[in-house]
Amino acid sequence: DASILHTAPPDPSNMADLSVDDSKYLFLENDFHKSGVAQADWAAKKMVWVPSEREGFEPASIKEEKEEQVLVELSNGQKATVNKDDIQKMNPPKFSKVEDMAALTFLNEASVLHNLRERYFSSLIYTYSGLFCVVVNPYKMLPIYSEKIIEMYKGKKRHEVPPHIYSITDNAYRNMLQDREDQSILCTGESGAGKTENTKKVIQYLAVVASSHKGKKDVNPESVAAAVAKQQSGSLAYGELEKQLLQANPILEAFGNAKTIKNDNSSRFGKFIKLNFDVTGFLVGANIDTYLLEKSRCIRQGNTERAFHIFYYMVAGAKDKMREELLLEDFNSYRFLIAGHVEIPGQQDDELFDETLEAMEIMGFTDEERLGMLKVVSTVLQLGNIKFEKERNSEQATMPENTAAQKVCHLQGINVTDFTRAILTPRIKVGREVVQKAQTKQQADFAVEALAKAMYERLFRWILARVNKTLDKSKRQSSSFLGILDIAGFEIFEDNSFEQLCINYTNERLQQLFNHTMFILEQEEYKREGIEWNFIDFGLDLQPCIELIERPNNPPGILALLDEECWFPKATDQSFVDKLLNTHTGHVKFSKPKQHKDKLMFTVLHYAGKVDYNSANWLTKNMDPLNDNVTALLNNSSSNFIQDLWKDVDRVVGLDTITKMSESSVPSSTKSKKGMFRTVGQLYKESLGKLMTTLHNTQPNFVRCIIPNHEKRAGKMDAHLVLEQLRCNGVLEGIRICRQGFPNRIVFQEFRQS
Ligand code: AD9
Ligand code: MG
Repeated sequence: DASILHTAPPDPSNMADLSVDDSKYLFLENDFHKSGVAQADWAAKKMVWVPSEREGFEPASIKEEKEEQVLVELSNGQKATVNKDDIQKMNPPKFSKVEDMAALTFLNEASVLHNLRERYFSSLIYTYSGLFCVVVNPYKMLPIYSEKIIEMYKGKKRHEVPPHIYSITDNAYRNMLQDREDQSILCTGESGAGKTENTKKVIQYLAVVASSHKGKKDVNPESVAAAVAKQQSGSLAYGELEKQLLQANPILEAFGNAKTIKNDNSSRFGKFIKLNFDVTGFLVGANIDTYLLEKSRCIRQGNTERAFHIFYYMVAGAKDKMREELLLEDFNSYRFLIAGHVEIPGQQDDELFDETLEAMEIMGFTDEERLGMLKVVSTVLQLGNIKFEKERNSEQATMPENTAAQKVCHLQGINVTDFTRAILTPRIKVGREVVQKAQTKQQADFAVEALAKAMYERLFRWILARVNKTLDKSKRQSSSFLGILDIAGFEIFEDNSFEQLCINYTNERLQQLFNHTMFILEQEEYKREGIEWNFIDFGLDLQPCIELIERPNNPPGILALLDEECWFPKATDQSFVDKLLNTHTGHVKFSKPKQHKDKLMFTVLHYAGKVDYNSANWLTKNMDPLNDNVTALLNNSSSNFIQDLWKDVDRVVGLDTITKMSESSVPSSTKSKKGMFRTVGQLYKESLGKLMTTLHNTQPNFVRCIIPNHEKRAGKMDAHLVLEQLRCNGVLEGIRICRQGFPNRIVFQEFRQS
């Protein structure tokens, strides 16, 4: 198979008139003789990789081999004794900057790291590793995304062109058309690794290649920025659907992205974008699903972080009449925006406000809808300004001053007296009676924060549904789809909570799909070649951990046990952990952390590493309770927009009271038909299950995004950081599996010669 073997650079004549300057960002120069150690040298010196504190691995030459120890000379002339097991073989220099690492003679951590690093420093950010593509975030604009480059990749096989997300996309697209098989492109990686940027490139590529609009494309070939700007302004000759598809992203990003420590434009939700095509390959519609919006960001942000972009766009950009209608104030008067107007270098929030409004217009949002959405955003901010105090002679909460509450109610079209009563003295069901119960300050604060989060989440869901309505052109016959997944990679933080469990659970399932796919494809290859081989499905390796999390019963897994506890009147986070320990002690993927004194901790052994979870507040997070007195008011709002947002909640209060949580609460998630509450965990498990079923029925294409350093700097690669990611995203795991089979592929001719 030539594609696996291709170590020489593809033919640059493929890119007809690309300037020499640009080509160096895609093609590797013929500098084998210069880079690394030359062939003869390599053989004579017995070059190997030895572990290095700073570089991950450094080159060394073997001087003397004893039994378990090896004496080596480092490049600075120093000698060192290294354990035999710690040494990794170095590939011959002809493999320098190889485009597909599966071709390496020695497939090991050191060589993978070395290859990625060498390519990265030559601005070659995409590299294949057999089945999948690895991309290292360059943290600078490279001229590799222009229309010209798109043209160059159109219809080219993988080995005919340098590694690129366009090649992955084009091949997936062609396979879809040829085999009539749905395709998926899965971008994973840690925050800031480039998932969203690559996802956008996939869409950009397909919007050009699969456009049903046959107009002349007036592109300025000179600069990427100009092309991107043109795309954004919609001046490219895209069809209407393509234009709308390109606008969907800025809208979702405005409402779902935020500045975090790691990424100025961090997606705070996962998404799966499905592009539908007809038999001839024209784009005929699209649909977006989202996962786990981090709604708590509305009310609280870390140091130097921001709430969702739209808050800043709106407060900075809304003018005149709109500003009045939205009852907007200055940044510093909003308590929920803890640090006021945190600015992002090089970003004009007020201009982005206009662009967001324009994107909504292209999307077909009406003026009423746009104003309705912004009123919700303004309400969320205003909710933070409602202050409660403790009554002097009791525990009861009071609201001494109701300006903020009045604004909230004005924006939401509800009565302020009703609202205040609903918060301070909600009607709740006690036994068979409905009574009014005074709330403490803490309960009132909790209710308002939960309301702000739920409001925002519902708005986000509404926007998504609205965007999907525009992108759904179901009148047009679709034959197959290409789905793109942009979802957070495996997370191990200092403090890991329910959110991390959900995301790590997702990654277990994705990794299982990855291993399984690899296994199936390897098997096919061996079969073709008539190799006898006992196959092991490494996807099964992940099953125990997945079951530990998702198993419904016999014994119930973590999510099921958490649900169970949510229904017990006396349950606490502690009783949940105790149950967990009782049920799963002895499970191979579960343990109690030894180093932690904290009794709320438990450990899960994920494929990517051990994670200590802190179960504080899990019961509340899973129930996500909400004051049903207030939701009933909103459902009855004088504004149609607000009514629509809350249409699925009951108008009658006190029916669904869960006495255990906060006495006047219902979970903010939707109810099932039977009237049972669905927990956050349950709902998530279900939507992940659906996603996995969809993905299983596609041909998956994996894109592993790598962050090179945590300083957002171009041209710097932290070796240990990269190795850690290669471990977590399964690149190294892939190699391990590969080695169980036949890692090296050489065409017969070459084998005879060597
Ligand atoms: V998060 O989990 O949503 O926080 P992502 O999505 O993985 O994360 P993102 O795509 O947003 O990361 O990339 C972070 C930043 O890196 C971008 O804002 C760009 O400034 C930069 N980046 C990433 N990929 C590229 C690229 N191919 N070319 C240039 C890039 N810059
Ligand atoms: Mg992202």
